[in-house]
Amino acid sequence: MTDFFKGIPLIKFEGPKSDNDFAFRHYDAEEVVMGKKMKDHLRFAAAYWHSFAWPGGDPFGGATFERPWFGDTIDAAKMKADVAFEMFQILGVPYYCFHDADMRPEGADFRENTRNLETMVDYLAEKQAATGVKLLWGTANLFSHRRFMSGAATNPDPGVFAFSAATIKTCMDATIKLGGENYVLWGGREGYETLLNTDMGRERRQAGRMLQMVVDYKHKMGFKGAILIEPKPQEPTKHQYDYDVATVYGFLKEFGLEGEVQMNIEQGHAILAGHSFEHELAMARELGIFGSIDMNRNDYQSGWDTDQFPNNVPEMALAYYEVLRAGGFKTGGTNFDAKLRRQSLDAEDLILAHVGGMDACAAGLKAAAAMLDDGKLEAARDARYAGWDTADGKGLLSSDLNAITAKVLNDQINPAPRSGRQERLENLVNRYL
Ligand code: XLS
Ligand code: NI
Ligand code: NI
Repeated sequence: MTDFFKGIPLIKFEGPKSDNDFAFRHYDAEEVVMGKKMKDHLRFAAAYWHSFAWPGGDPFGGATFERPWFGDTIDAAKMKADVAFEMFQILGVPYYCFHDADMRPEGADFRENTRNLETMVDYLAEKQAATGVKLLWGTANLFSHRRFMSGAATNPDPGVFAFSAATIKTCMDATIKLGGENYVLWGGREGYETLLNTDMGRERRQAGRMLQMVVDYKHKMGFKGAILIEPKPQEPTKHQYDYDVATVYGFLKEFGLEGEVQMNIEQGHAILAGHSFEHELAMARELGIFGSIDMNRNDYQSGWDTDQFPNNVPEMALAYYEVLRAGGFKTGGTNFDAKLRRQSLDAEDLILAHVGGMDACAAGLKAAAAMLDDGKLEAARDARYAGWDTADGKGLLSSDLNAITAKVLNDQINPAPRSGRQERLENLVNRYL
């Protein structure tokens, strides 16, 4: 045991009336919602990077967090892992997620990176076995080190492509060894700052080829988990290729990978793309590529990916509504890709941020389940499209322009507009919150 979380109790469910800050009001892991325990619906994961590797910097100032495990040694990395697993247990999160660079010291070259990674994978395997906490997904950090400043797979230098491919292989190996249930690729710096120096065609083909190699390696290794791409429209590069779910789907089609890769959809990235979270979730469901979510929240004034902890229950209810409509998570889950504000220095801030996020997700899930159970929203949606279920409606889609024109004339089709009833439906949603 480290003493980082000294004095902080294990967080238990105490119900909505509890006055205890260190308790769940809505998240009762064992409570059954729509035939499934809440813990199995939500499949919570904590993110190593924001909670344990991020020092609290912003564009105007450096580290505000002074954690005893900061430092590029194996001993420091082991202390970081000890503290991380203590947090997972305090919260009762069943899963965690990492980038290689979050959990191993940075080496001088690829060989040293790999050695450090392997040492830490062995250590994490022991921690997983001792606690029962599992790996939701692993990923490679191909964006922080200066070698990746012009991208990883999309880099103009083939040496960086090679370094990236080799690093992905070691991170997939680490994920597989730790029993990870998914492997994630977020675009990092796969995009561009200016077209003046960018060959977009080459860069897209390089990215497509890298993804084919990843899928190929997954099959070679017999990995049963999902390969997930995490779309984001900008930041760190001005324009990222994996803009949003629909754009990534086009990319997957182009490279013959639409049956192989699913989406990891992040709330804040959806907002940056000018969508709502539920839009991205619904799009992935309709395209058959829904996989997992990164749960967080952007500051709506700042226009950055602020990665705040989620706390807006009405938004989350609509998000989990789409998750439930997609049939829920299979290998995916709810990963808190969220960080503290840089003034939130204390160990208890880290715990309470997650407690609030988990409770907000649980409240959102319960509201979503009630909306689905009641069926009023779906009944209203079905009624709106009922015309398409008639023989006439169905016939239209297998007809052609000549026949349809004749039909419009014959049947004197002269449609009268009907209300979309938006306010009525919004009122209905608020009744479940
Ligand atoms: C950054 C991304 C990143 C991914 C993992 O904006 O959200 O944290 O989730 O590389
Ligand atoms: Ni993310
Ligand atoms: Ni993000």
